[in-house]
Amino acid sequence: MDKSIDSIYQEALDELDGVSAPEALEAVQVRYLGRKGRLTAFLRNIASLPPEQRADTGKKANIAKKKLEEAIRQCGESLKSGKGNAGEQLDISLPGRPATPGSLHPITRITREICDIFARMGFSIAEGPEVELDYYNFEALNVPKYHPARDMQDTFYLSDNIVLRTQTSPMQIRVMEKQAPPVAVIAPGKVYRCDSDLTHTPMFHQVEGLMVDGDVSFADLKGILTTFIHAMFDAQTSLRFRPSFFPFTEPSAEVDILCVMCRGKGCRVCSHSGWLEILGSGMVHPNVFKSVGYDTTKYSGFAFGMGVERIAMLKYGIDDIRKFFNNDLRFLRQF
Ligand code: 2U9
Repeated sequence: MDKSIDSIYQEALDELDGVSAPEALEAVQVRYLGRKGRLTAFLRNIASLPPEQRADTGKKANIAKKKLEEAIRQCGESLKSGKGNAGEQLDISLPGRPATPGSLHPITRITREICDIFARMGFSIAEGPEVELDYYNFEALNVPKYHPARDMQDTFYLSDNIVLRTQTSPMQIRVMEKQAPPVAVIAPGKVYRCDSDLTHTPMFHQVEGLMVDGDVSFADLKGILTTFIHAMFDAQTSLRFRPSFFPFTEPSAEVDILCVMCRGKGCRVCSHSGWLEILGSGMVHPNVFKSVGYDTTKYSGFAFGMGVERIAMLKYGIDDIRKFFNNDLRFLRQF
């Protein structure tokens, strides 16, 4: 008897699978659940079973009836919504959905462009940790305790001696610790400073560079950086080296290019100076060489650093640094 309710129910489902029109659905309903239907007859017959079988068989039959009613109702819904009962109809003649390929973030593109230019001049690339020891981020770079650059407002301290790196320079220290001169290395990557406005974000990207050898001079610094700027912007770009100060370089210079917006006439972008600051640079301070064990009587070198977002803003004429990090696809798709 049990087996037979299972098979009646299964046969009803098999018939439902083949239904593709309301008339056929009604016929199935009548054949199983109608007054003289097979499932109805089964239920009626339960009364004639031995008493000990009635409860169990009746329960199973009622469950089968409920499930079949639900299957019939769903089949009816599918027919109404235009889908076949045997699952969704597939029209293989429809064109496929077009794939939307992603593209590189503008900061990634500019970082690669900068690194490629230096790679062509013989520099290798060094990447390393964003969580750094105070020693690599400051001490080894001639930034002693109580120097203003260490101010809590600028640096994210994770503990007394661990920081989020504020520059990628620690990487060059690590390279020099491992390798004797000559060194020509570029260090790209994320850096962190506690700062946020139109032109500053707490995380931004830098590319820094370092060249050390027997007689590297300020003229080499000027030559390499001029070549870089002419490759990055325009071969005609005018630039100037302006004296500056950094604890890790001496002498130091900042490099400006003629304002790309007003061509030197003076505008809001260049604060009416006609020039745009593009990077910092200088001859590596002897104290930095001492901390990595380089002989300062034998070796000299230059170093430089630039903010990638700043370069990207100048190159693409973008006024708000935060646009790089909002993930607005209308902005990002322009590049
Ligand atoms: C070593 C020694 C010296 C890297 C340098 C700058 C000057 C500089 C700024 C540019 C814009 C940081 O992102 S920014 O705010 N950087 O002006 N960076 S010299 O000097 C080094 C690096 C490594 C071992």
